[in-house]
Amino acid sequence: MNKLIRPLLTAATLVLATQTLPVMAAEMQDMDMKASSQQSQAETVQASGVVKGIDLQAQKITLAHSPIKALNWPAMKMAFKVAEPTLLEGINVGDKVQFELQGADHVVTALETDA
Ligand SMILES: [Cu+2]
Repeated sequence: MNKLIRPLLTAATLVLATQTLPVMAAEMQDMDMKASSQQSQAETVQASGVVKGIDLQAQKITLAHSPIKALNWPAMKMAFKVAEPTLLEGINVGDKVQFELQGADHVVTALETDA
């Protein structure tokens, strides 16, 4: 019995771990901490969105991003940590941007206004 159930549980856990379905940013960060410790830290994801807020002091940008299939994320508005403050130079609220997220904590490592 046990031998049969254990693989099933393992499979179910893997499915849960890979399907991160964020509802709110805080909740998502929580889930990421718990669920994605096995995910590649170097994983890079490209995405697009509209700038909704910039916090230079906190080095954060709030983006209304399009769905990100690679992460199983629906379209949503959320704040991202920015890898370097210089990335925020020349970026304004309302700009359409292309950006790149890296690692389990989804830090913005590249950010460009849509040309
Ligand atoms: Cu999001």
